[in-house]
Amino acid sequence: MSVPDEKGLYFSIYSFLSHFLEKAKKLKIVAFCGAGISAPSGVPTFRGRPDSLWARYRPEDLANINALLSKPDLVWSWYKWRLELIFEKHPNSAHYILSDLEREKILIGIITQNVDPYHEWAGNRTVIHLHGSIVQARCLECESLVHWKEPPKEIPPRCFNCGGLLRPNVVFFGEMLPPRALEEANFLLQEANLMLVIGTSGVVYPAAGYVPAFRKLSSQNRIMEFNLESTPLTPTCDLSVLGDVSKTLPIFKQALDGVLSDKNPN
Ligand code: BJW
Ligand code: ZN
Repeated sequence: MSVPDEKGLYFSIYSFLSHFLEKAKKLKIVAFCGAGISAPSGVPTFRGRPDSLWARYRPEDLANINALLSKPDLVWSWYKWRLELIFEKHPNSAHYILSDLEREKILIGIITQNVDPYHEWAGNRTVIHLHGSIVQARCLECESLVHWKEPPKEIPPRCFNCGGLLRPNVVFFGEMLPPRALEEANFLLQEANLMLVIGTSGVVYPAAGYVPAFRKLSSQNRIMEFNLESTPLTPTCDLSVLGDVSKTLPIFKQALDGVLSDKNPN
């Protein structure tokens, strides 16, 4: 599949948004994000990562409570490696575009599957972490919470309070998503009329179900996907923008600014 050049991309997004805004009274965007938004920062994605030391492991084999209990050194080495990367790298232009949009009151919030803190570091305030946070850990015995300021030195890390084994404060496979996050995400879906699906393979449920759910909520709702490639969610989206999100989201923002200023010239 060919990726249009920047001008072509600008005009297809401009045309899509200008048609949408002819009918919609107000623009309320919700972003639904996955690991692809942090890939340009240098944080590897979960699937299709041949460059990674950890590529021979499936995420299902590591993000799993049985794996943590039976092989805590292996699982924590993976999380420690990821924490080192996350602390070393930074948010990229795609994160900053979302923070600009929230400051301008166009974006009402982000529903993210990501466990990194880059949206908050970029300045976003309404960020719903469906799969928890990698910069936190909690004790399997006493539930004490730890906030990492740097990666743990000892593997596996132990609770400062009772010495119990700590687990990353993330949602492993087979575990329920935090009920409060689900509630807040549902609220954003009800409020928004445009969803940006950014850098997710759309294969992990129940998160991926938010895209068809948003579609069903209103016939006025529109969905744009930003990804390097097509995904199982592409047929549910109204526009698929192919390319690196650190390049395509700035073009989206330029096109949106263009439409808004053409609509309301001074
Ligand atoms: C770029 C780019 C660039 C790259 N520019 N694009 C229904 C059907 C089938 C299975 C299930 C189902 N419902 C539930 C399940 C089971 C399971 C599941 O979904 N399995 C599937 C894999 C088959 N789900 C669960 O187990 C969930 N829990 C649950 O269902 O509980 C039920 C329950 C009920 C009652 C009692 C108890 C339980 C929990 C799922 C938790 C997922 N956890 C992980 C790990 C989190 C912790 C950690 O980080 O370590 O979450 S797995 C991993 O995948 C992580 C991610 O958030 C998640 C999604 O991945 P994501 O973000 O989409 O990344 P990738 O790598 O897959 O894709 C990256 C994309 O970016 C690609 O498309 C690239 O092309 C693109 N990209 N660079 C633009 N520069
Ligand atoms: Zn403890």
